[in-house]
Amino acid sequence: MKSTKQVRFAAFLASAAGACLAIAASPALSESRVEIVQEQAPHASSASTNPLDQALAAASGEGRDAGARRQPDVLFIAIDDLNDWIDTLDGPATIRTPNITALANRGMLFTRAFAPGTSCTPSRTAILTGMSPFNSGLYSHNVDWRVREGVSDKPTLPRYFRENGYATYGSGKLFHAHTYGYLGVTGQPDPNAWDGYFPSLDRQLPDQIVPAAGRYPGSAAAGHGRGTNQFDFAPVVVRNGAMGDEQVADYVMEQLETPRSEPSFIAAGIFRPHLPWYAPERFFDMYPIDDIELPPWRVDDLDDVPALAPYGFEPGIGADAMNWVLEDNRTLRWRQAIQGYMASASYADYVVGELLASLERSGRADNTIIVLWSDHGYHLGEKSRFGKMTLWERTAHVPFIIVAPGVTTPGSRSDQAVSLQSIYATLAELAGLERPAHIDGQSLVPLLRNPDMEWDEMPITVHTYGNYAVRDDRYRYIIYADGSEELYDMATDPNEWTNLASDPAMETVLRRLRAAIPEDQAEPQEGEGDARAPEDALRG
Ligand SMILES: [Ca+2]
Ligand SMILES: [Ca+2]
Repeated sequence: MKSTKQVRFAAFLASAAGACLAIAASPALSESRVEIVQEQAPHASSASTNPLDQALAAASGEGRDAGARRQPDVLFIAIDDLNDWIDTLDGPATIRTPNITALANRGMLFTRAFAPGTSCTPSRTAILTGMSPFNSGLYSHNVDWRVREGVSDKPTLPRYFRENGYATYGSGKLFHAHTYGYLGVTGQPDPNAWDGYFPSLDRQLPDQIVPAAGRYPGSAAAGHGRGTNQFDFAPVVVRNGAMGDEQVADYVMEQLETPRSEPSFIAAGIFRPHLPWYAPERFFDMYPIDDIELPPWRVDDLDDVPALAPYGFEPGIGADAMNWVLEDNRTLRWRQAIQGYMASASYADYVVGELLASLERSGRADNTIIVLWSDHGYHLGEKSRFGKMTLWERTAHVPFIIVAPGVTTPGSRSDQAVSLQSIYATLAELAGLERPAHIDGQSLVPLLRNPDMEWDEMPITVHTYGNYAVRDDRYRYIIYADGSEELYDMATDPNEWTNLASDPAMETVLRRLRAAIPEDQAEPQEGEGDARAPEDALRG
């Protein structure tokens, strides 16, 4: 007999494939949207269950004049490569992120949120197009949603808001982009999604500040054959505001504080703590090198995982970087690298604080939905690697916060397993917009209202075609393209030391988790080829 979860997942897949429209917008939502479009006037009633109505009802006591009753604004904050070491979550170490914690205290913190993909491109593509990788066929780092048939013609999340009357402004890395190399600073923007963008509609990242001399600029690991200081970490002496992320924040703050008659969707893509770990000196000073603690690590940890797990992906950064870190036969380099990551993450948190202060100055915080997420996590030596592109917890588990005035309760948290794939559907519902037919993911609005409700989602994370992880509230299950498997009991083994996939006692658990793997998987994008080839991963 299929469990409720399996049945729901089957329906979800069928819908996503266009075979049925069972999860299209509810009649209640469609009706309320008609009201908004036709009336542009007060319509909220205290009995309504529509989140927009409730948000409006909860808006300032100024009552029903024009400023207070429009649709909620959205502040959308994407952070790059931020893992669960932050003090807001219960990770293995403590990166101080007071502004992210303060944001969590204003709404709902998801303590078990998981990314749809394990590197920037597939994860951001899934979140912003609304389509799961196994429905879009965009699985790996070497993909481009803008040329993918069946994806490029669908409205991305910001574009959908723009098409529905929102003023949309953005800056920084929202879709994939990089400070060097593959796709570069322009990345994969959607020029049709925005009324304005900094640096420009076809370039996502501003110039970045690089120290005159990094710490290890000549190392093999630093360049990965590119000579770009990719894997390097050092403080930067720089005036306030000069770093790329602060340039991004300046533009976003200007937009936040510009009065508008229409509702706004304003997005900031913060690049740190993405490599290279260059951040202003004061953030390095927060973490004295002698105080840096190493994460839990066992030299024999990978003895019980499939061959594809440790070396199949991203060999140029993950394992090679770890080998280079360990070359000094002591832990100094390792601690220096961690210090660089922690400093970069606290710097990103500082930028978040700037944005939130600006929102307060705008006077519209009471009617602004805030969502903050990271595109995936990051290994800092766990599983003998630096980097992402694995299907383990450290890569898949991410910070995720939603503040929705009138919907979320300040200081609430959910320990239910959820996916960032839900962001598109959730924001659409919170804004009173109809759910687009093409998107996957469950709207989290019921959970935002009631943190204690049962939530039977099983988030799926992909890394290249045919490799999947499934998470429930307790277990992490991984299956690779060759059929090899891993299973971890996260309640008793949070470091994923012991692979239980061959334990006969786990057969019931395995059957349940295997059933969540999608049977129909879209073919990978043409040109992606064998996404497991090392040369493909190296292009990340
Ligand atoms: Ca990333
Ligand atoms: Ca192990």
